[in-house]
Amino acid sequence: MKKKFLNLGKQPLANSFLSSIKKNEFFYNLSVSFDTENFLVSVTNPVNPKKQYTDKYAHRASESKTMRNAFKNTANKLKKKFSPKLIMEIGSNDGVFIKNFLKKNIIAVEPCKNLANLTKKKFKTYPNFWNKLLAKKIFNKNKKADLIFSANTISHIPNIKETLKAIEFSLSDNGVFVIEDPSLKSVIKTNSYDQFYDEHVYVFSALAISTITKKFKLRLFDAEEVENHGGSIRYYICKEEAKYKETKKLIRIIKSEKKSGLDKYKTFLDFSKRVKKSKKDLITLLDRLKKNNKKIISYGATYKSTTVFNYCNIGTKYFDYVTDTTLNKQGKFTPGKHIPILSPKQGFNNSVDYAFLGAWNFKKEIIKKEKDFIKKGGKFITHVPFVKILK
Ligand code: JHZ
Repeated sequence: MKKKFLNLGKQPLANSFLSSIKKNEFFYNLSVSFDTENFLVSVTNPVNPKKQYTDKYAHRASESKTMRNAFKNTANKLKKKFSPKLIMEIGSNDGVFIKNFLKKNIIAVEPCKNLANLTKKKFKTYPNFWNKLLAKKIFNKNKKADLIFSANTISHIPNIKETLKAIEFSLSDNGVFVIEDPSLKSVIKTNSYDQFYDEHVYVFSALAISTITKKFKLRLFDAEEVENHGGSIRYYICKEEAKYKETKKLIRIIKSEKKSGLDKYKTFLDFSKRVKKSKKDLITLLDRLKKNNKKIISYGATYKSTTVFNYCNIGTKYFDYVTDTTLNKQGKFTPGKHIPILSPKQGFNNSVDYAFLGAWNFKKEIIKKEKDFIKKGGKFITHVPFVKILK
């Protein structure tokens, strides 16, 4: 049974950066539920993916050094561990992962046409949504895949049953399905409620993945906690009959998730109370800084920020603008609250007193990069794990 625990109010699509402020912007109600049967935490009423993954998709996975390195390391690790011959990536974005493999071994799936266009010259790229139909199109003739990789994508697909059926069809007998997505334990522990937005239909736990895969002739046999995106889990899934044994590490992770209460509705109700407090604390802090005539901006026009800005009702009253390195976000306005987005060159300068870390998941990288800002008295604000000015 699905039980609601969090209401984040009316939200626009996290990716709908606007070229000009228009009146008929699309909004939906963002609430989050816990399924007591399979432990899945999900957006209660997901948005139609066709609205989200268009030819104007903004996010470029290569935009941070942290992620470029992370994908390279993951690719090398998977090559070593499984020596896969045929590899498929679902949600290949701008090719940040697949570029680490030989062209002849790769199949890329990417429904956003602007992104698929970036990789199609070099790699076999299907500009389609992942589903059973596509799996049949690819693998009816082809050999089955030895490795199917997908980072920050499987959690984005509402129909998890079809997703898994299509995976089971596409894997070779000892093939491995490796997915990486934000970890529910980290979200709950760090109060990072902004990991919930239209695209993050699910925030997975090992407990949930282990339960749901079993229903589709698959099984979770290993998992590892990784730092990416503020705390993620990499899951290793295989066919029911494959040769892999369940690892001790996986057992440990599931045990610690149970200890954190990820199998209990009450945990999520408590989280929801902390989210309300986070909103109150952030507004109190911003009000105080504004009363003292401080200039505040936001650093990183993240999708996560869409949730924060719209839930906390933060617009240009508080933030003069947002800076972001992504070319196709610059010159636009943030979804719903319409804060202008500038390039760091235009906007990140000595006039800024405080910068809210919209990209808090890259805190280390950003603080290292912006040493001068801090030296000159500039300060960062974060809301993760609780609202504070960074010292
Ligand atoms: P970042 C996206 O979410 C969308 P977002 C998606 N749904 C998902 O799951 C995750 O990614 C993985 C900028 N930046 O990665 C670049 C700077 O300006 O946290 C990006 O626009 N300066 C697929 O948007 C944004 O911040 C910098 O120094 O929440 C970061 O976005 C750095 C490091 C980043 O993902």
